[in-house]
Amino acid sequence: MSPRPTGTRARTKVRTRNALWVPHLGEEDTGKRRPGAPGTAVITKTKPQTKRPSLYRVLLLNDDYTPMEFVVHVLERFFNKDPETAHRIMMHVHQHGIGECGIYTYEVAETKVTQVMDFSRKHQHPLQCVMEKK
Ligand code: TYC
Repeated sequence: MSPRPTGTRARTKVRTRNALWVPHLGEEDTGKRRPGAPGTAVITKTKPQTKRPSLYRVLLLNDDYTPMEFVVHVLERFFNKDPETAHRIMMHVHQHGIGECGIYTYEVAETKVTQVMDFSRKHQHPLQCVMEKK
């Protein structure tokens, strides 16, 4: 067996919290047997250890040059906003300098940022899109 790289460990975790104490078959159950006593069997349930992924906000930054209609289009196209919501978010960014377009897992957020930056550059607008950990 090859040694595990340092800093890693097996992911299997046995939950002993809901262990059931079961008397051996054929033995009389007096109700007085204690966990760990001879003649006592343990059944453990295993539960997959799930972890919720970290979430990231995708933000648009205001500038003086990108047309409002372009920003609305970006919000509809890449963030699936309806026209009214897109216009509201655009105006929020225009008035406050920054605004949230959506919240995603890392790779989805990164893809949105890249899509918006590439699209803006292609149309020669200085629109900036960034992500931040929530
Ligand atoms: N401030 C821009 C204008 O007046 C509009 C704008 C809104 C630009 C939102 C960027 O993220 C932005 N044309």
